[in-house]
Amino acid sequence: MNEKLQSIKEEAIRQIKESDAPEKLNDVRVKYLGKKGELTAVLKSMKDVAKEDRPKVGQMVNEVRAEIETALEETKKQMEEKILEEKLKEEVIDVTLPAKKNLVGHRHPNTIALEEVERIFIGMGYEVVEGPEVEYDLYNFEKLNIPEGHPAKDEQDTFYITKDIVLRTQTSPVQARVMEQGKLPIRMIAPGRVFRSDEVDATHSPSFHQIEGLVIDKNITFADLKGTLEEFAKELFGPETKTKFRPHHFPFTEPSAEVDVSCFKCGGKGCRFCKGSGWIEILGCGMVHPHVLEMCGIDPNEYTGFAFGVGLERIALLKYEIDDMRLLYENDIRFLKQF
Ligand code: 2NM
Repeated sequence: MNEKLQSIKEEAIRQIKESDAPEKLNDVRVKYLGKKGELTAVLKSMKDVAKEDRPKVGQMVNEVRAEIETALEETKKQMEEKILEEKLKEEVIDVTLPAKKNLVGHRHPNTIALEEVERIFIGMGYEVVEGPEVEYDLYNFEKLNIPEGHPAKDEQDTFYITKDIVLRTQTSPVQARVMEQGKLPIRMIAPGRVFRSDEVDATHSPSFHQIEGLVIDKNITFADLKGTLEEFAKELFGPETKTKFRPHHFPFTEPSAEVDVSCFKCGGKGCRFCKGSGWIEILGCGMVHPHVLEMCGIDPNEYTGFAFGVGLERIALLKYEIDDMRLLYENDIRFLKQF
């Protein structure tokens, strides 16, 4: 009996040593110590053992059981330690590695300039209105007093979708739409992308941005136009800025003018920036043509108004002293983050 128990023990311990996973250890436990296990079978066969030998055999079985259990426990503990160690080694974090840079975005100079212009006009009680980039000829030209045969309508200058639909060449069609709605008075600016069939160079692009303004009320005069734009120029370029109105022609305004501001670099003495003249051209404006008011459903005998248009890129180039418009469209982060 003793020999049998010793051989069970040796076999069990050998199998424990060969085990390479906790599940295998469990198999060994079941095989020897389980209900149908080999050691349990020995206990069950006690009835065949002589009565006086039973206590001694019982003790030997218990000792063998205890030894197998200890071997199982210890091996299990070693295995778990090894598994934990490997897991820790795999999941190690190198705290000396440089951290991942958090890249923060930046507003485009066009956006900065637009928000500045919007801030100024919102401060004077204007509304910001947007409209479609693809427009009917009717709103882009006809209602703005630009008739058939006018050079602005030439296919050389305008992108035509169909005979009657164009990519808007200005944002004034937004204003024609607002006038047509008939809610008066009107104080609005219309910022947005416009399109003209131009070759790309340092000062031209087939797609650029405009901000056009419109005021319609009773008794609006050229004096209101002058005061408004003088105030705008001072806010945008500094309180010392002087303004000069030169007569000009636009089909949708009469009279019309172009506006120059005194050079904010040299104060008007003349420098490289203003090409020696002391003045920089920034916008076009005028009193809304009575025929435009009529075509948009407003009685020109009761209401008058003024309008103006500025190029957003032109403002951004001047304000941030950028000498090539193409830089505004390349979106090189090294350029953008300077403003
Ligand atoms: C300019 C110059 C002068 C203008 C006219 C209108 C409208 F819709 F009232 F007729 N909107 N904008 C206007 C007038 C635009 O841009 C250089």
